[in-house]
Amino acid sequence: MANESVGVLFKLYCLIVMTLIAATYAVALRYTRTVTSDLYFSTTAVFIVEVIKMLLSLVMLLWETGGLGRCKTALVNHIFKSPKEVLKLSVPSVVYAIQNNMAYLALSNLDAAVFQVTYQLKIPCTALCMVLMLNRSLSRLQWFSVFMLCGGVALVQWTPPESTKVQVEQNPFLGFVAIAIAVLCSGFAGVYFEKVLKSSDTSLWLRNIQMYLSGILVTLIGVFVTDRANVLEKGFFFGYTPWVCVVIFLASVGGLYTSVVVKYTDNIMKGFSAAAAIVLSTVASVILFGLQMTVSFISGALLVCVSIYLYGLPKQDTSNVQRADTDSTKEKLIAV
Ligand code: NCC
Repeated sequence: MANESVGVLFKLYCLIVMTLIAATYAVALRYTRTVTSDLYFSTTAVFIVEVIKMLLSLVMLLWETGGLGRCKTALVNHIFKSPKEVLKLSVPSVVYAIQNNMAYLALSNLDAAVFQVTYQLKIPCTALCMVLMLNRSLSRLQWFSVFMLCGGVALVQWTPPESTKVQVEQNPFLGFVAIAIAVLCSGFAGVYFEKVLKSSDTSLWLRNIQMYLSGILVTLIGVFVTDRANVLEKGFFFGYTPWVCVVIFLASVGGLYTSVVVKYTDNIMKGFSAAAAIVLSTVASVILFGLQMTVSFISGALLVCVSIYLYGLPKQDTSNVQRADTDSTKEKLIAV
């Protein structure tokens, strides 16, 4: 399978790039949602991201197939002649659209620290989805490390609520509901996409195109349902500052890297990588904005590191134990 032939260095490169993008994205998104006076419509941003991801995936497919003719054939076979597959991929697409909109809603209504702390519940939620939907088994130590990671990231994120300056009105209850929905959506959509992707040899870029097709449609409906009057009055690109464009760019490229990471590793690795992103973005804030290193940050960062180490441990141990078991079984059989 492709997964085995892809070098460790390439996987590491994808994880690092995804991590760096996610770290920058979190800081930039929060900035654009809280300090701008002419607030842009988040539904339009989510829509533009889907369009850009679709265009980039088409370019990648063209590069992968190595010619316009072959690219066209692949598109005809996998899109126009496979409505069932497109429909299958519309499930994570709708769920991601909800998640992305909920993340904007939550970030607009919750304190940054509270948002980041509660959002970490998506790590155990994803692990649970992997167990239920992909029949993956996690050892007790791995479950422990998943929760330790969740707690570690929460600690890293923690800052006293009054230290954040917000210029817009917030509704914490709405924020919590939005975050709960986003957590469930993130776990389910990620694992669903992984299951579909790994159950056939269909190219990642074709799978992405199948998914972004309905993504574009759903997010466009989102613009009409939520912001139609505002968009008609103020314009589609109202409030788009250079920072908003940066957020859109990061979300698009980050989304594509996320898909590559899921293809070559899995959703739990993505979770650990995203956690590393949070530690990195906090370190960046300390360096760039002169934030103080708190005791909770240092202890949280330590927990994150230990959990990453612990999560990697049992795989080798289990396989050794399994190998030892198999060897002893073989010996017993030979003896019989
Ligand atoms: O929440 P999370 O990911 O699970 O969201 C996954 C993002 O990737 C996009 N995606 C997924 C599969 C695919 N084939 N194509 C895609 O474009 C989805 O649309 C969705 O936006 C994480 O695990 O914490 C992670 O977090 C996001 C992001 O920081 C949060 O969702 C905050 O809103 C990261 N995305 C980016 O940095 C752009 C992701 O890398 C990791």
